[in-house]
Amino acid sequence: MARIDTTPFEGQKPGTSGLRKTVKTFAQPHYLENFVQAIFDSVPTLKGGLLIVGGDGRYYNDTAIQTILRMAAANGAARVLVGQNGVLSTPAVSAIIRKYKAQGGIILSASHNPGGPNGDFGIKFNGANGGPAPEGVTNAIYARTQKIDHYALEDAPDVDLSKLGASQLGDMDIEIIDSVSDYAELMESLFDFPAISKLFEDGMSFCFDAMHAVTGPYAKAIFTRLGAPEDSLINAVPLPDFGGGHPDPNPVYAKELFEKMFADDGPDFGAASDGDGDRNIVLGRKLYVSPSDSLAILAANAHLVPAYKNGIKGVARSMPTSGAADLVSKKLGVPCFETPTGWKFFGNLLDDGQITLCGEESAGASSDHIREKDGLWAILMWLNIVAARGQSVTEIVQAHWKEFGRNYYSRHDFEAVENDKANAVMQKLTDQLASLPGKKFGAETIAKADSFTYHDPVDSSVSENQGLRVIFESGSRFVMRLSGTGTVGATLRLYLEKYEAAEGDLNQDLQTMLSGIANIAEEITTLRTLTGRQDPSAIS
Ligand code: G16
Repeated sequence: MARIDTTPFEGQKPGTSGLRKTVKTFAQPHYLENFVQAIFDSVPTLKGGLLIVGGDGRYYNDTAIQTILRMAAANGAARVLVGQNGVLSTPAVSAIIRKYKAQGGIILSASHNPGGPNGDFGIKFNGANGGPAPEGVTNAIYARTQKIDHYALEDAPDVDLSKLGASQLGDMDIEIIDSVSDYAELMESLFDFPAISKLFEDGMSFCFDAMHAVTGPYAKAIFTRLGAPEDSLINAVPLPDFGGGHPDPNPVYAKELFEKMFADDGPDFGAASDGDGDRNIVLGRKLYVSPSDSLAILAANAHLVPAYKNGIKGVARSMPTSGAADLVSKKLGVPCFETPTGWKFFGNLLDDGQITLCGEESAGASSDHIREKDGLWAILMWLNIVAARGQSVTEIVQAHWKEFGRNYYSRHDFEAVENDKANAVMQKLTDQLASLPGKKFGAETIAKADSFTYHDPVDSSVSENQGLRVIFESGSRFVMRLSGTGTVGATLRLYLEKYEAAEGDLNQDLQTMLSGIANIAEEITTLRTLTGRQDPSAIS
């Protein structure tokens, strides 16, 4: 075993979901190693323990895994399970940690960010519950990166990641496992597969876009087994650079899918996932289901799915996610929790049995079956609900709005803004928070304006500065926060929401409905003047 001297790097603070940087940053000597050593130093149970390792197959995945394996051996891990060819989706890692009672997992992914030598890379640590490390652990990892002066590396040849089976690296046992089978088995235990198969037998048309990312092999195993035709799975071969694309399932990057779904003769059911398989989108013919609505609809219909037939205990959503799920939880008589952005904040509520379902506006939804968001799970939920209700996606969404009203909702992103300009916008809004309540803007009066602070009901931890919100007396609101997942400059996210009651106008143009709130947000923040950006770079 070698002890390698090193010095700290600036900026190894995990963001919303682990450490995300450009490949070039990660490829600097000692950069990855410092962070990995900080994980081993901060999580002592890994010594003598079982670790799961895998990633979304992006460029640098295999190089990083070889380093991590050598470091795991040198740091005394007893055993490591690695996905074949280094590939495991994020939800699969969570499922495997839980199934094999591992002490944790290291996931190599930058999620929906682009890949390739000029793209992004990322690393995150998930704990023994299968979920992203909570803030206490990520803060400890970061603190360690600031003091690190050496790391440990086993001197050993590369492990052949392509061959299933057991081997040794130093004293550590390694097993290369099938990337898909544990996850597919878990999915089969949750859903009514025969009912979903019947949809395909009866001719339901379907399109799943894997975006050349990790879900390709998972989708092939699960959907073709259910009877989906092979050609209904598009971009299903994973590529290290995602085919030059951006594996973010939204109208811009999943253009092929959106074009198919909005054609007159488009498929009945459309869906896509992201780089590491934790995000999902679902579409009906000529209809995109907003992720906030999707969470609400899954909650309202969960009892139709075998795994949730006894009902749900509660729901949680991130603060910027629309209030659609709140309306469902009220009707069901179960609690609804509002957490900061970041899946790690759901972990305690799930572990404590306070919620069954959770989700976010950023195309994430999941349940207590694992501790990550789960793209294919959400799509299977929808398929199971379509089968149980005998209605199409579009009919289900319309029926939901007719019952609960519609939370018109959209997110406007201003990406790669210079940091000082983005900070100036946040500061300008922060400075006005105290004086905004009571102010009138046309028909809207501000009821409340604050910086969101989360008090975790399970461990009483407090997370401050989790986004700025301005809420109107009408229930409409806008939220502004800085993304914690970008790698270039700052990304300002502006979230807009307007509620329309069930008897109101439920099929208006989304952006038109939200333009009044957007104009008020602009008047208050002067975002366009301060950043020089006239239009958002992405709208979802
Ligand atoms: C991650 C987190 C999510 C978060 C999303 C966007 O998702 O797990 O909780 O909503 O980033 O975060 P931000 O608004 O800070 O960019 P993923 O799919 O990128 O891992």
